[in-house]
Amino acid sequence: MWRASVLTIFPDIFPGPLGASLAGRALASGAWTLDVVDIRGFATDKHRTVDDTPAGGGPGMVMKPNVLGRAIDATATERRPRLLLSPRGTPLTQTRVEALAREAGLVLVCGRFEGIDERVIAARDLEEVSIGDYVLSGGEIAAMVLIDACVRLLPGVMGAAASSAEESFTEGLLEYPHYTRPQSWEGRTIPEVLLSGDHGKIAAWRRAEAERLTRERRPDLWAAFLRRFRAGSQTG
Ligand code: JFB
Repeated sequence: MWRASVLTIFPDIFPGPLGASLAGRALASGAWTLDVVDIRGFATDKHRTVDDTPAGGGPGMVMKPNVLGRAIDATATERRPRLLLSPRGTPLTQTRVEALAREAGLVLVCGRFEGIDERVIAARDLEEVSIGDYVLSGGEIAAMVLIDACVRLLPGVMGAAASSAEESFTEGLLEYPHYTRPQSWEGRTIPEVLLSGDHGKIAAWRRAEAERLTRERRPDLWAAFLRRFRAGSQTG
């Protein structure tokens, strides 16, 4: 069973949104497990201090290495990647999520404050990952994002509905547009081709739309797609 261990000073906010919908049903059905470790439980002073002022001065506070180190050591982390959510981490991609979903599970360290003491990152071999180029106030929401992305890929969690969107994204294209009844809504109609019953024509239209949307919205993905397509047609 895929196991997520989350180390945080806000254990009460878990499972949060992971307890609802698809991930929640999968959690209840035993497709994955979540254990939440309260980092503050490993502080030793009467105020259960987990942070201190930065060496060298400057703004904010830094999470103490000894407290976090003890929390990691109390967690059975073997055979699972140990990730630290961080704005300076390697950007997460769907390809990486697919690899992480094939692991035994994850150990996710959520920092707060300005960050955590650099020595604990090295000493416990934490890999820094980021969910995107914007700044959050802590690692907890990022950890939930990463867990959600992994859980929906676990065997049996999602039906066949997952695969088309997945294939499209993994191939490097955005998804084609979707429609359902009514055929006409507020004067807007479903594209004729989708009502034609011609599955070849429908597939071609969806492919063309996926390519158009990628070209218009994501020039970065489109350039990468063209590079792969050209390389692929040379080598077969
Ligand atoms: C994650 C965090 C902070 C340093 C720290 C802990 N994509 C992402 N953006 N922000 C975070 C993230 C991820 N993953 C993130 C963990 C922590 C942000 N902070 C706040 C703000 C600025 N510099 C503390």
